[in-house]
Amino acid sequence: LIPTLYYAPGTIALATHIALAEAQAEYRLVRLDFAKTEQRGAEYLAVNPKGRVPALVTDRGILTETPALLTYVAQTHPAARLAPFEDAFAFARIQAFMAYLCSTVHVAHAHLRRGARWADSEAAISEMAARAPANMDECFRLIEAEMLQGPWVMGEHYTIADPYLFTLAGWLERHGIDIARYPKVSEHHVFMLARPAVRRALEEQGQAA
Ligand SMILES: N[C@@H](CCC(=O)N[C@@H](CS)C(=O)NCC(=O)O)C(=O)O
Repeated sequence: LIPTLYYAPGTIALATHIALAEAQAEYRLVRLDFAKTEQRGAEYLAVNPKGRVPALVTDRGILTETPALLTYVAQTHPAARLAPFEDAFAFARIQAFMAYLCSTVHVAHAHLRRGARWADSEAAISEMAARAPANMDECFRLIEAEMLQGPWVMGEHYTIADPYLFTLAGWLERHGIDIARYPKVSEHHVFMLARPAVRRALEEQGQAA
C-alpha cells in the first residue's frame, strides 16, 4: 500500500508533504476542501475522527499529529537521514522543538481564526483573534533567539524540524507580521524555498513556489 496523505492547502499538512518529498517516498495525496468543510464530513471522519489534517494512511493504519507523521517518515526512510535516531540527545532536541511547534505555536496561531474552538461569545472570539499576532511574535522571537541554530533548525543537518518550522513561518503574514522581523527565520525560509522537495510539495498543493 502506498501511503496516502490527506491535506488541505495552506495547512500544517504541508510539513509532512515536504518530508515525504525529501525522503523520496512514494505517496498519494487526497485534497480536502475546507471551504466545503470536508474535514468534518462523514467520509473524512471515518479516516480521522479528529476532523483535522494531516492524516497519513499507512499499511498498518492511520496516523495523525504532525510530529508523529514527520518522525514516521524519517524512520521509514533512513537513507534520507531526516533525523539523528542514533543520538538520543540530538533526537530529543528535535522532539522538543516539534512539541513546541505543535502545542504552543500552532495553537497560538489557531486563535486567529479558530477561536470558536474555545469560546462562544463574539467578544471573546474577537479578543482571542486580536491577541494572536502578539503571541505568534513572542513564539517566533524565542525561536529566533534560542532554537533555530542555522542554517537549519538543528544546525548543519537538515531534519524534519525544518519543514515544520517553514510551514508555520509561512503563516506569519496572516497575522500581519513581516517575517523579516526574525532574520534567521527569514533566511531559513529562503533556504527552504530553494529545495526541490519544497518546490515539489508547493506545486503539488497548487501553491506558487
Ligand atoms: N495537532 C495537529 C493539528 C492539526 C490541525 O489543527 N490542522 C488544522 C489545519 S492547520 C485543521 O485541520 N483544521 C480544520 C478545522 O479546524 O476544522 C497536528 O499537529 O497535526
